[in-house]
Order: sequence, then C-alpha cells, then structure tokens
Amino acid sequence: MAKKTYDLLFKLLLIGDSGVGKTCILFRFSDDAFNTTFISTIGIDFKIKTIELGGKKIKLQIWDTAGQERFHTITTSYYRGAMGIMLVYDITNSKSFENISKWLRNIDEHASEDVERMLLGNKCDMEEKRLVPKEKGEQIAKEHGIRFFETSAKSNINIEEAFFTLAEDILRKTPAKEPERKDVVDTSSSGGVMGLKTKCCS
Ligand SMILES: Nc1nc2c(ncn2[C@@H]2O[C@H](COP(=O)(O)OP(=O)(O)OP(=O)(O)O)[C@@H](O)[C@H]2O)c(=O)[nH]1
Ligand SMILES: *[C@@H]1O[C@H](CO)[C@@H](O)[C@H](O)[C@H]1NC(C)=O
Ligand SMILES: [Mg+2]
Repeated sequence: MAKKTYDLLFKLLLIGDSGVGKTCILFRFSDDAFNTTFISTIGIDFKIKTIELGGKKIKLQIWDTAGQERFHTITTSYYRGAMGIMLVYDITNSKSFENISKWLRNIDEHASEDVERMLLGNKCDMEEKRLVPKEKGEQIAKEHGIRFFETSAKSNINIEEAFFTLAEDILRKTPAKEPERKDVVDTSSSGGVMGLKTKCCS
C-alpha cells in the first residue's frame, strides 16, 4: 500500500467579487509570488499546499472561484464540499465590501452548515486609496461571528496567518482519530483485517 504523505485533507474555497485579489492571495500562499497583471479567473481553479499543524501534515486543497456573475452556477456548486471559506473584499472598492452580505447569503444557501468562514479585506498595502475603514470589516465579521484579517497579496501581509488560522479552526473541530489498537483485532475470525477498519468521516 502506498504511504500517505499527509494526515488530513482540508478543502478550502475563496469567494468574493471579481478583482478583489483571490487568485493573488492564493498565488502568494502557494508560490510566494505576486503578479500585477489582472487575469480574471474563468470558472474555477485550485492549488494544493501541505502545511504542518499540531504535529499533523495537513494537505490544503484550495479552490479559487471566479468572482464574475456569469460563473455563479459553476462556482456555487463547489461550496458544498468546502470545510473552510475565505470571503474576500478589496479595501479600495466599497462595492466589493457592500457585496459581502451577498456572498454570506450564497454561503448560507450553498455551503454545508458547519463550514468555517473567514473575512479578508485585501489590498491593505494601498492605504492612500482606502475606501473601507478597517472598523467596518471588523464589525461585519463580529456580527457574523467570524474571523477577520486585512491582507495584502502584494506586500505579503497576513496571508500565511489567514490560511493557518482557518486550518487551525477546522482542525479544532475535527474529531481526533482513534489510536490504532492492534489488541482489539478479532483474530478468531478468518477475515483477519476487518477489525482494523476505522470509522469513516467523509
Ligand atoms: N495593490 C494590490 N493589488 C492587488 C493585491 N491583490 C491583488 N491585486 C491586484 O488586483 C487585480 C486582481 O487580482 P486577482 O487576484 O486576479 O483578482 P480575483 O479576485 O481573482 O478576480 P476574479 O478571478 O475575476 O474573480 C490584479 O491586477 C492584482 O495584481 C494586493 O494585495 N495589493
Ligand atoms: C456586486 O454584486 C453585483 C450583483 O451580483 C454585481 O453586479 C457587481 O458587479 C458586484 N460588484 C463588484 C465590484 O464586482
Ligand atoms: Mg481570480
């Protein structure tokens, strides 16, 4: 049997208006790079990154959705499988912040009930162009009982913190796997390995 290179698999999703910087946030996290050219995402894309948390190797499968309205049907079909969702707005674009309530409703309609949510106000490197005060982000996050970070994919501010915090929050509610107890394997049955079967939790 091939040895698994990770202990847990977490599926994350990035949502928010077109142009807020979802793809750049993911690219900064996965490749530690940034691109100023805007190439709007078509439909959906993903990246993989394995991190270590609490002595566990956690494979993050991160889905990057297109913010454009015309991809709504395809992107919302990915909400269901997500264990964590990052909702992104742009601090220099008031409309992208106003639309956060729309994205929160999309989560309510399409995601699983216990999904871990997080709000990100991106492009915080552009202080001179800021239109959304940090307090407004903090307030809406508080109202919905979710975490909030201001981030910059460009200047690499709070990107790792955001992903690690979201992963930690998911890990905290992941039931610990029972330790393997070889002594409870029923050796009297000819089946042998049946007793090793662990509870599935998909
Ligand atoms: N100054 C600054 N610009 C950023 C930052 N993040 C992204 N951008 C720029 O914003 C533009 C849009 O970024 P994307 O990451 O492609 O936006 P998106 O949210 O993926 O957009 P869609 O794929 O259309 O939904 C690009 O020109 C980026 O260079 C940031 O943190 N600071
Ligand atoms: C906000 O949402 C509306 C409705 O989906 C959309 O038409 C608009 O383009 C969005 N705003 C931005 C900045 O993308
Ligand atoms: Mg994109």
